Parts: sequence; structure tokens; C-alpha cells
Amino acid sequence: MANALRALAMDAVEQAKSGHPGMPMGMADVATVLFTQFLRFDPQAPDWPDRDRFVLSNGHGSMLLYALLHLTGYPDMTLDELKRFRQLGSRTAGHPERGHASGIETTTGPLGQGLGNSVGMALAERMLAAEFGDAIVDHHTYVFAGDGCLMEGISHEALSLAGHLALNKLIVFWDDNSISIDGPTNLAVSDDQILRFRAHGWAAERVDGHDHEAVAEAIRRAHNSDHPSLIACRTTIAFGAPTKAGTAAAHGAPLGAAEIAGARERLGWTDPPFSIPEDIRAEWRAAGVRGGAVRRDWEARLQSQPADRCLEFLRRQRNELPPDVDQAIAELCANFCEANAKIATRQASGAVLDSLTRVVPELVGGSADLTPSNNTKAKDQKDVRRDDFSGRYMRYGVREHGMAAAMNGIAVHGGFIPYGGTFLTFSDYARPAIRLSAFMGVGVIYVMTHDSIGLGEDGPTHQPVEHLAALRAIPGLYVYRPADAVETAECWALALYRRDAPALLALTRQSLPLLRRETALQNRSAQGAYVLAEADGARQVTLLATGSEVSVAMAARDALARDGLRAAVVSMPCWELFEETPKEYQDAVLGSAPCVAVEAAVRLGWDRWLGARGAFVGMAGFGASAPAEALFPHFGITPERVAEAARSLL
Ligand SMILES: Cc1ncc(C[n+]2csc(CCOP(=O)(O)OP(=O)(O)O)c2C)c(N)n1
Repeated sequence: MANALRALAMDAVEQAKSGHPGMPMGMADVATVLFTQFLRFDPQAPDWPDRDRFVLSNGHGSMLLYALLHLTGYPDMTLDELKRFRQLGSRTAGHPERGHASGIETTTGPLGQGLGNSVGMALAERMLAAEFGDAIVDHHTYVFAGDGCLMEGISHEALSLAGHLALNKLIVFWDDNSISIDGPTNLAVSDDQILRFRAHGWAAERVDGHDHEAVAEAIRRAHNSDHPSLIACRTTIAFGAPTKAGTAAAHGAPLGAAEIAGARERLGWTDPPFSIPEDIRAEWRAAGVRGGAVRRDWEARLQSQPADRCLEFLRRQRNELPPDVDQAIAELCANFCEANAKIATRQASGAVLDSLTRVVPELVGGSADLTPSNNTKAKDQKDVRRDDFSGRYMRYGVREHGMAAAMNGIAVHGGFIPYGGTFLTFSDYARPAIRLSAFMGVGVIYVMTHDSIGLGEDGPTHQPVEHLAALRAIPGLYVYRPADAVETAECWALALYRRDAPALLALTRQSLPLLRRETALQNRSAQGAYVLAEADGARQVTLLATGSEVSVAMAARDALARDGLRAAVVSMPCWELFEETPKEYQDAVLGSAPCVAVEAAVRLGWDRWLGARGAFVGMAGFGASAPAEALFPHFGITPERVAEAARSLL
């Protein structure tokens, strides 16, 4: 059965003239043991919520996953798809992409991300079990990871977090083949991984990855562990290949006809390319059928739950929000208007969360050790702890990358909406995982506070200047920068409604005046940009701004009015949403008068809104260490400078 995986991997890579045959051939035995004896899955119901999760973190070995899905009978993973490996429009992309085929739990390829996701999946499993009971939620998360995954920095954060939480249903198989692209791994690494995992609070042992019984026994021991488990599987890369086995030559290139012929002979595999003997195919199919009865038993157990619990569980799986969100947001906006207080948008966000977490029980908050700064912990939220997973607030520790990757895992697991915070400037530390949130289209919500020089005294190391531009450059990420408390509530609502895309809220440390006083129920931020204050008469200039600079633009409008000049102010809390509005709406908002944009960040990106005759007021380099009140005048981000820029255009 393992040789069937090897043959399909060799053949598909050869046909594509590209790909990675070595890892699938090396890990074929471990995969066979896992899929035939342990993994609970049902190809006929691939999204069954209590299935075990399988993550191929070393995603370059994608052919291993595709071969497994094909042989166990996932209907959409046909032999044709294997033959079209790595071709345009196929389900069998170069690296596994969630959504391309059922059974691909998460997108992998950037090494270490799958490992990071798996921590979130295992965490979501424990939290869901704490809420709905072990009869409904009781599954494992299995991960294949390579030397590359374990060398990446993110592995440190992921392993440390999993060990701390004692996520004992997380089991990682390390493809311990001592080979990576450059050659033997001892060129670059001498870690004792067993000791390393143990130091992180894991159970760790080493087995011969080609000995089926040894692998099975190790899995049984892992099932009984109180800790997450590492099973280091000693394997030979490209097992069976006559000259390339055990060498880097087998990592990422087709083996070639002669080598494949030699491998077939060594493995005793006489069938032609892409052909699987009927008896072996039948055995694989039997492995795929095994989970059907388990799944049906689970469905019966779910149905025997009290009706309201069952409905709630299913609602959460559908990613459908509870009905009370609109009401909660409307009340928040009314309260903000009534209070008319000068508050920071991070503080407004905290108030929003106090309210939303009461009506949206699936919200799981957290922060990378900046909870009091990010205002991410709602009043009613309890901490998640290793001995009590009923809380809904995660202390992610100083692990921004691990947090973001875990949130992706929580989101793809299902049942929860994760949000997590850090300073906007440290979004860089989480960026590879943020990119994957967007790429996969999962509704993770990033709460990034201290969003400009307005954070003040912590200085330029902490003051983001290029981050908004860099984040807006990620396709599919909705970057929100609300201007006041009401916009903050609106942006939170939009982030929540959009379950198929991530959102990033850029929030201020410093207090801002309330700009939106109307109590109408319309969410004006939903258009991405809107006219906050029209000119008194025909527009002579349009001032565009986001976040804390919208109030700067409003003051500039007043200054211009005193000179008899007519300026409109457009608040642009979300460029991406504005881009989705009809052109007529965009034209009406932007108008035909010249524009001045103001944002306490770099200009990159703004020119698309400014047109040929625009001006920009913002940052041209890094910030400085001083109180915010000194920094805005120092860098010329003031109503006077905006008014001056406007006059220069008239
Ligand atoms: C973040 C990241 N960096 C680099 C790569 C390119 N890359 C793909 S596989 C690989 C080597 C991985 O070695 P190992 O995990 O030992 O895989 P094996 O050779 O055993 O298949 C590298 C550097 C990547 N995919 N992701």
C-alpha cells in the first residue's frame, strides 16, 4: 500500500516535470499506518466536524496528500487530477491549497505554517469539547513536518505554545531524513530535536519510519500521553530509488525515467505509470470506508443532544452569526454618540468587544502579551488554561507569528471566530500568517493598535509608517482604520460579517474626538469611504483621510472655510471596500476637485485616489521619540499644513 503512494508520487512528478518525489516516498510508510489504522475520516463527508485533522506542514510533499486522498476515495481527487499535477486549473496545485480539493485542511508550503496552524486546530478542538462535550468533539490533529518546518522560527512559537497548553491530542510526525535542499541537514543544524521538544513540554520519541508496527505503537503511546507528542520518524528520502534515495537530489526534482525504473524494480512494483493493482486499490478503499460508520455514530450522538445545543453547534459550524449582532452594534453607536467622549479607537474597540462577546459566543480573543494595550480582553472573558479550556481568551505570549498561525488554525478548524492583537508595527512578525489568512480566505480578525506616530514616546521602533501600505498590498485582506468610536463599531461589524476574508483593524493609542454624531442605523463604513462633511457649496478641494487624521482634515476644512474656501472631507476607513463600490459612487465621493490626502504613514498607495493634481500630507521616513502632541507638528501633519497643501492646489 505504501508503494502505491510512492509510485503515484514518482509518476505525477515525472509527468509534471516538476515537484518533490523524495518526501512522499520517504513518508509513505508512516502515512499508510496513520491513514489505514488511526485517522478518523470519511471521504464521503470530508467536512464532518469531528473528523481527525491531518496537516501536511511540509507542503512540498503535496503528492503524498493527493495520492492519499485519491486512494482513500475522495470523490474529487480523481486519477485525472493526479495526472494534471501542478497544471493550471487542477486541484493538485504545487503545494496543497485549502479549497482546491476536499481533505486539504489548510494551505501549506511556506514551511512551518502548517505546524503553527495545527496548534490552533488542536486548541479549537479542546475549546469546542469544553463547550459541547466529548461526545460531540473528540478528535486528534496529526501533522507531518520536515526538517525545514523545524528549522523555521515559527516552530519555536508553535511548539512552545502547544507544550504550555498541554495539547495532548496534537501529534507531530517529523520526517527525520537528515536531508534538505542544500544537502545533509548537518550543514546547517545540529539541534537535538527530541530534547528540544521535551524542553517545550512535549512527549518525544524516535522510531524507524519504515517499520509499520513501530510507528503504530508510537501512535498508541501518543494517544495515551498527557502532552503533545513528537514522533521522530527516521526515514530515507526517496525510499526505493536506486541512486537518489538518501540524497538531496531526490528532494525537489523528477527522478528521471531510469531512476524510476530502478525504483519500481526495487519496490517490486510492476504496474505501469498511474496504474494501481486492484487488490491494493481495494485495500486503500477499505481504509477510506472505515470512517463512515464512525461518522454516522457521531451524527446520531449529535442528534441526541438537546435541540438547542445541536442547533447552536451546527450554526457555529456554518459560520453563521447569531441574530443579535446588528442590535448590539446599533446600541454601541448610540452609546458612543450619547457619551460624545474623546476616546482612543483601541478603547472604543474594547467597549465593542465587551458587548459583542456577550452575543457572539464563538469569539475567541487574545493578544501577544499586549492585552492592556490592545484592549482585546472583554470584561466577561475568562482565560484559556491548560486545565480548563472553557475560557475564551488566549494568552498567546510574545509570539505574534505563532498567534497568527494558530488563529488561522482555529478559523479553518471551525466553530470559532478568532481575533488577536499586537502593535501594528509588529504585524511584520505575523505577516507570513496574515498573508495565508488572506490567501485561504478565512475570517481571522487582527486587532493592531498603536497605529502611527500617535503612539508617541515609545518612539520610531514602535511607530508604524510603511505598515498600512504593506498590509493594503496583501490581496484579500481588509484593512480598516476607523476615525472615531462610531466608525470603530462599524468596522468591527464589517469584520465580523465577512466570514470569508480576514480583517485588520488599525487602532489608535491616542484619544480622538467623536466625528460621527448621527444616530442613523446605516453603517457608513460599509462603503469603505464616504463624505463625512460636504463642502458648503461647490467643492473646491476634497480632503481624504483615515483614522486619527480624519479629525486633522476636519480642522483643515474649518481653516479653509475661514478663508472662504470650500472643502469636503472624505473618511476612508477601508480602501478595499471602497474599491468594491460602483465607479459612480467612487466618483461621487472623490469628486472632480483636486484632492489632498492625509495619513500619518508613507504615501505609497495614495496616488491612486489622488489623481494627477493631488497632494499628500504624511510621513516620508521613520518617526521619532516624543509625546504625540509634539510629533504631529514636528512631522507637519497638522490642519495648517493640510490647508496649505489645499491652497497650493487651487
Ligand atoms: C518559509 C520557506 N522557506 C523556504 C522554502 C523553500 N523550501 C522548500 S522545501 C525546503 C527544504 C526543506 O527541507 P526538509 O523539510 O528536510 O524537506 P525534505 O528535503 O526532507 O523533503 C525549502 C528550503 C519554503 N517552502 N518555505
